[in-house]
Amino acid sequence: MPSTLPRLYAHPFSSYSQKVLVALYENGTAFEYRSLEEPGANEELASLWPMRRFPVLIDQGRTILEASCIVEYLDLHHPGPMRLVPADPKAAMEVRMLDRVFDNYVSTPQQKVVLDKLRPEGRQDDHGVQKARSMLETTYAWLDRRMAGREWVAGSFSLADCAAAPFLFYADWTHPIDPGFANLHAYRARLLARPSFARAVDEARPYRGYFPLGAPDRD
Ligand SMILES: N[C@@H](CCC(=O)N[C@@H](CS)C(=O)NCC(=O)O)C(=O)O
Repeated sequence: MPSTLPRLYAHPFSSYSQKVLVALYENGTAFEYRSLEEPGANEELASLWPMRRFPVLIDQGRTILEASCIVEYLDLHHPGPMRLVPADPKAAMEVRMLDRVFDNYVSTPQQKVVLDKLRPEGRQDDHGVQKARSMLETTYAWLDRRMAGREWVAGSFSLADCAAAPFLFYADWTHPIDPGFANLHAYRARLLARPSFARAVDEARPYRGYFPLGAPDRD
């Protein structure tokens, strides 16, 4: 009998994969984990999504792309005790806005710095990397103010925190968050203590050697 569980193409060390894994673990959702470490998985991914970006979710004959949309899809089609996009449309809008902030102004510049390291010798983009680091600084300052007096970034734990967890984790490795941003550091620590994200971080430990800038000896 073929599996009827939703199948996730993902890699344990990938931040966008972790965003979806946190959502799955929050709700204890049963799924088939097609790790891109497994033979044939990359070829399957390429046939499902020519962009070859991951994660990708397959469910009931549907192909769901983009981590945020996968989390929204799971909330609708495989709901669990934790609603990650609030039912109230006004609260949902706030969650989506913060989710966009983490994708566009934390993950995108973080990836820019890391991917520059993988460019061929002599083809580095120093100006672009400088701009990415400056964007991270601006976002850190904004988020530090945003997190004053808050536990989670947009009300109760949500899609936006699923994004924040891996993106702040790797952003701090890439461009360390100034110790003066105490609210932001405390938020990153709260995310690391959350069992869903702690599990994702543990599953990714064996792959730390993949980090192009060299993984620090800490979480
Ligand atoms: N916009 C996509 C971004 C996904 C993404 O960049 N995933 C990375 C792994 S964290 C990836 O696919 N990297 C491989 C590549 O760029 O070829 C999403 O939200 O899911």
